[in-house]
Amino acid sequence: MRPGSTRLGRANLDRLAAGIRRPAYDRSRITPGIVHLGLGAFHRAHQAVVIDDCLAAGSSSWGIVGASLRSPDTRDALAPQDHLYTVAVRAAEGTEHRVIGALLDSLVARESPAALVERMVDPAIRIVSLTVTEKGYCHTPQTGDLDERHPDIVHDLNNFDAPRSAPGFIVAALARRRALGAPPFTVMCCDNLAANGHTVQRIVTQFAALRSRELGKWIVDNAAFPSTMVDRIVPETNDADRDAVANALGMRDAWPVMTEPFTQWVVEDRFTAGRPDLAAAGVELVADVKPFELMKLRLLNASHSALAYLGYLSGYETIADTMQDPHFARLAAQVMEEAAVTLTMPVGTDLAAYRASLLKRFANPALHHRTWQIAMDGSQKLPQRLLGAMQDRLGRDLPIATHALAVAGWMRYVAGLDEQGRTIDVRDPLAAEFAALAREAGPVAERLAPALLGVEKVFGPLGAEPRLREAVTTALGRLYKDGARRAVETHVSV
Ligand code: CS2
Repeated sequence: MRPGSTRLGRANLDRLAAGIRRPAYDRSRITPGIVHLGLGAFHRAHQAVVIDDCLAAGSSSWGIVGASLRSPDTRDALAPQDHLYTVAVRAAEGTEHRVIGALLDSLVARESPAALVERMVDPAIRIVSLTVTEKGYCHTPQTGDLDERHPDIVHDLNNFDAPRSAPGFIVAALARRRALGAPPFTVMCCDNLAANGHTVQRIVTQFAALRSRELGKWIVDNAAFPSTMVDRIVPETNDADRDAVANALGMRDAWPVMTEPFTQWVVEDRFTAGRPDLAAAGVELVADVKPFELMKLRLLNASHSALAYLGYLSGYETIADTMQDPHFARLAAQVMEEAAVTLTMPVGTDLAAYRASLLKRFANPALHHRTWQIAMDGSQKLPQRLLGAMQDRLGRDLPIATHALAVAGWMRYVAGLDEQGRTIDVRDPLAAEFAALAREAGPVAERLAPALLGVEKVFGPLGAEPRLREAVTTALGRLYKDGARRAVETHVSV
């Protein structure tokens, strides 16, 4: 079917190409129960799909109101199509398309912070979930504490009812609910932070306490912050993806999301104000998410970051391209081997099978997941992905050479010039600090490694550990001397 100029929307659902899955419920009867902060592709391809299943199964008061904190782009793309959008599930064998109806409305916080707070105060909203990325919590990644000097936090403390940051919105809305005598909502973090519920609880209560001790205590006593482990690979959508989806649908969708067949969501079953029937939609409800979260961060995300930095430096555009090189596939496996011994999993967890499935997922040739995208925000990612496992291994006197090579790859990357001398577009809240340190040190491992290891916010006391300094400096020296491709090849063949 030719897409022509028809646009996805409520009125056109019955004109979708045959075989395209669409909401299996009457959307007009769905009411909102969740406000989601961070309306990016990941949320739309992961939690919103599960909620779509819950709505179809009868949990009709759990629709989603999504909010972007800054950019109007998602709202501008989705509002004209009644917030319907497509999830394209891509595998080597082909693509499946599904139109999701769980998102009922969207807001842009920057445009109207009061309107977002108002939505969050509505007692019908019983869950506030978040995917604002690691840096969206305005905390110090190494310690997990609120960064009181973060410009958004400084702003929010002076503009309590018109906040900018995720912690600011949560605390403003909870304060209003408390004043109204309404129960708090459950705060459900879906970002890749270690102990994410616990960490967000700490950040939120630290922020609240700066405003009022009683408010901080009320939040601790009354609000639930279940931890979650979320997993699905969701690369950024590009124009070729948009065209491919239009061809499949027979109409245009301004912002479809691309993903893989695999999806996993493990949630601690602690909700103060109820929840949809998540288990019926395939969510694993457990008492303690921590082992699953560490497993995912230290196996999947750690090897992903290693492939991203070293793959980018080697000239590979995507993770699938990187994985085509057998030395890099071996590198990913070696990162996982080093990390696996630091994990303590519940009986019955098959870590070997999990690791094998990760290698297959990374190699999925139908996903165009750019190494550059994963390389972003390393300062916020390194502690929970790589440094925690390094610390545990050092504590047991085990070698850390593969993790050290990954950290060295990050250093070589944030120094800002690739192996051909071209500028790297480094995106990171600390990018300017890294660039200044790199300028001062020059491309010399013995100078650059200690300079970057001294960045407290990322490395904390671990940066002074002599065995870590030595391993990282040696690996960085190799990257400068031989280039990333050769360094990886040598590393995995020994
Ligand atoms: C990736 C993750 O961008 C990144 O840093 O490692 O987004 C990864 O794709 C997801 O965590 C997979 O669940």
